[in-house]
Amino acid sequence: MKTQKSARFFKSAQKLFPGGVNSPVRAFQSVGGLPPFMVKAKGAYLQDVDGNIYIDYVASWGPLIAGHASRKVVKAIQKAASLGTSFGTPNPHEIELAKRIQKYFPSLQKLRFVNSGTEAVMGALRLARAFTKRDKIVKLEGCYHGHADSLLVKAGSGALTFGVPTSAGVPADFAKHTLTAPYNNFDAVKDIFDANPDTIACVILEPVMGNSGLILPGNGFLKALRELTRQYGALLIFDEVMSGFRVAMGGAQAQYKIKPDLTTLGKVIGGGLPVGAFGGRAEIMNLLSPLGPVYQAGTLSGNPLAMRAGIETLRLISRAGAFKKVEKQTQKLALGLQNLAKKLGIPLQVPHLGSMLGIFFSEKPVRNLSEAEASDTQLFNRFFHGMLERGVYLPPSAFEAWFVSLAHGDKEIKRTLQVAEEVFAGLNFI
Ligand code: KE4
Repeated sequence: MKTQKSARFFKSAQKLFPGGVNSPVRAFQSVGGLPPFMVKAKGAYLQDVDGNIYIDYVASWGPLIAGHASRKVVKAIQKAASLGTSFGTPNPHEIELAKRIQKYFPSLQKLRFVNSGTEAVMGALRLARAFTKRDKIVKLEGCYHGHADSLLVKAGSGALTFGVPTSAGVPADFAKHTLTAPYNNFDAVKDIFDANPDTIACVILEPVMGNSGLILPGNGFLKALRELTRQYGALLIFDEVMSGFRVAMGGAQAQYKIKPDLTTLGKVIGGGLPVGAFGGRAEIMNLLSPLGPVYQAGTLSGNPLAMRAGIETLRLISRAGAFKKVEKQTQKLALGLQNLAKKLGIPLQVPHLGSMLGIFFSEKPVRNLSEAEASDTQLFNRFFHGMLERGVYLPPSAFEAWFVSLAHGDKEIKRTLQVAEEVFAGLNFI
């Protein structure tokens, strides 16, 4: 595989950007090697500056569920751009996207658009603290909620990838309000509440974890959290930035039939343009300025260009049978990987749900961060490069999830499994 041009671009990028990237996980530091510089994408495929073509399972970390450069999404963006990209005023497209979201997330009685998942989480946290008049928050280890200070405590994704779960630059005074417990460990969360009976504003979690690899909630875990938070007058916040329209059209809250007080969304709802949202019970959301005392704002929030991209993406994925199709392809890939590994005696877990899957080189299913960290990440790195060299682009970290799109047909799944078989065999596991 030719990589000279990417190498040259990476050299220049490193003079401009810390680590040569604009988001840490892209730097390949956890898997090693140099990141290919992509220049175009279509459907399930990416193409880099050296002309190499890859089947893509990153999908820009989730948003591209309709596939890259989907004709209808591109047309909607082109039309919106020709009419003005941003007005800084209310516009009809905000209403249409909000209604499309509410159709699948009825718990969002009211919502607000922002420009990233991080902003959505910041807004939800501030509301939870204002509504309950409490300062402490509980987060679960390995969950990643963006880079807001108070959440970079035992975070997942890039923060975890670097083995620096608690970021520098976060004052101890902030971190002290953030209490953490292992994911899937209800007793540990209950102990925190018993010890802090009336000072916790909320529990925030990824109801399905996608930032420590893919980790599913254990039976009854989410329901127990719902009951515990109600009992102590704390809010339950589902961070569905990644799981929304991905594990199910209505996210984990639909899949597991749990109604959180607040939800954060992002990624898919922008269809590849910068959109985040937070929403929930109207009595909480009405605390937001200009109605209430909680301030939050954004220059480009709800801009028509991003709204139109989100509207078209949701339109495509909500067509009859569309989500089911992505789900079926995801299952085919997951079961195919499981069978291949079994045939070759490789200990592999392949959790999957909706349009997402993950792999852990582990004998046993992974239920939390420490079990994810105990999986064989070196083997993952070898697998990652074996796949990359053969034209399959996986998330460059053992602590990320894979994303399937409407554009991943039988041809792509079959090719991916063929390549995986070659790579598994080359791991000389036996
Ligand atoms: P953004 O600020 O990156 O739009 O969203 C932050 C965020 C919040 N909540 C969840 C559950 C998330 O997964 C994310 C962002 N996800 C990572 C992928 N693991 C984004 C990729 C990156 O950081 O480059």
